Amino acid sequence: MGPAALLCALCLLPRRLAWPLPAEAAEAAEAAGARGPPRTQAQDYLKRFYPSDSEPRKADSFEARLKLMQRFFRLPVTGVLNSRVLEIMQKPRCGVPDIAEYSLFPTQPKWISRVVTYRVLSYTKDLPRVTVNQLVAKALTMWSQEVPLSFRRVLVGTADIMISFARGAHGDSYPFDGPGNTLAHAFAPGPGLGGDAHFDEDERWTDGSRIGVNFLITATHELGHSLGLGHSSDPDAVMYPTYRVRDSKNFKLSPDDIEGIQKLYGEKNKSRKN
Ligand SMILES: [Ca+2]
Ligand SMILES: [Zn+2]
Ligand SMILES: [Zn+2]
Repeated sequence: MGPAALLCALCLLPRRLAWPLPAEAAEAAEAAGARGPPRTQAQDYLKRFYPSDSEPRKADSFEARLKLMQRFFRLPVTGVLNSRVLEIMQKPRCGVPDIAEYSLFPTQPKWISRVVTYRVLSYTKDLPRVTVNQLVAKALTMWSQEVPLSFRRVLVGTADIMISFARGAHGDSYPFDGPGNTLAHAFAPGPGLGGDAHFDEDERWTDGSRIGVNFLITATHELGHSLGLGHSSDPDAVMYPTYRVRDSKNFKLSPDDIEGIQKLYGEKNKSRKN
């Protein structure tokens, strides 16, 4: 795959992170009821989600990246590891950086055709096929209601957005990792892998009626990436980087998501009237 392909992954960080901490942060984390990461784990988090194209000096990179994170999450920008920061670091989240690497969104990729095709290539054992089809359609409709795009399901051949469930290594450079951690990933619009969304079959997928990872919520987020959206720092947005359980019956796009998708594709009504 090309270096410009954008990979997005929903990561469910393990609930029990037995990360030792610097004394002060450990105390703060303990007070917050969290088991925090050591500075090195926090460093990994920041490197992963706040990458920079030019490597800053080692001495100040941690603080600089932490400040970027604090700014993204609308926290006081102190550059100091504290319980609120650690709490966010332990939340389940998407694996795509909150600040895209310079190589990720070089041209703001989007679909040019007004009709985008999709195909569900493989299914999960956790849900009936008809449910998966319904939820994928529901997720796509949430987006297509807001922009002049429509989606057409195809049953054979290559579609723009190929959706599949797979476990472990599955043909791209991003093998899945068993239950937890990475839940899914998706690629920004483009040829080949572009637009494709992969879901880790080692997760326990649910339609909301049972315990597990909510497929509708995850699919809506990943398909947002498939359409070209990055992350939002608005906590109400579907494109917010941390995953949380929501009421899937009343689940909908936030004004921020709608603003984002319309920035790429324009408003639906305007183009309809034209
Ligand atoms: Ca996984
Ligand atoms: Zn994401
Ligand atoms: Zn994949």
